Amino acid sequence: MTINFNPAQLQVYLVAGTQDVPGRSLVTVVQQALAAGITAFQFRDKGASQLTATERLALGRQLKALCTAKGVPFIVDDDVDLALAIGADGIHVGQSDDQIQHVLQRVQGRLFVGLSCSTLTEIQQANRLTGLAYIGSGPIFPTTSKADADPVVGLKQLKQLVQTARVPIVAIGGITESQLPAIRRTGAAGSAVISMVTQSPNIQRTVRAMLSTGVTDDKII
Ligand code: TZP
Ligand code: MG
Repeated sequence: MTINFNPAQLQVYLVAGTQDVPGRSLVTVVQQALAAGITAFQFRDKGASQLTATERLALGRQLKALCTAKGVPFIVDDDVDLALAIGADGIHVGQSDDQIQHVLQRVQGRLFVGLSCSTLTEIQQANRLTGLAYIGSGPIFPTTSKADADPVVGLKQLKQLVQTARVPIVAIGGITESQLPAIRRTGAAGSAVISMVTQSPNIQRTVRAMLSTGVTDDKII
């Protein structure tokens, strides 16, 4: 059964594929992250270590089952067919991926939809869409995890994007633990990270830091 989208699920949003954990098991990393309390997971299998379609489907189904057991939404990056085949909860698309209107129409009532927007113009265009669940904005800081990343957005611009968007924004790109309070102060609903969790020497501690940043900061604001 599809998990309904709730903006609180953007708080600790792990993005990962096999390319992000070379020589390690993605299943194990996701299991550890789920046990530690991530609030959303996006399966983004790209780049040199890309699996075959059959392997990706099998791995995706396994990861989806782990997420569902924890009540955590399972989101697929950029591949509507894969998302529907897995029975995912959501789909995330970029500006250059399948036309967003087409995706929204195709998955209506079956998957929630997230869209990448890194400029005010893109946010204004997104504001005209019906049925968009959330926006991902970044890279906020320089990142080595995405080869074709847009120019760096920065915290000031992120705050403007958050203030302009009609739907919640999750920040992504180059986010480290020390930047979490500043991200939170922009009004972003959460942080989406690859390396902070996949490269963490202690996934449980890292995820707990992400979870507690929100709580502490809500009190300060
Ligand atoms: N989209 C924009 S930046 C990025 C993606 C997928 C990579 C984020 O990875 P990291 O390691 O958290 O910088
Ligand atoms: Mg994409």
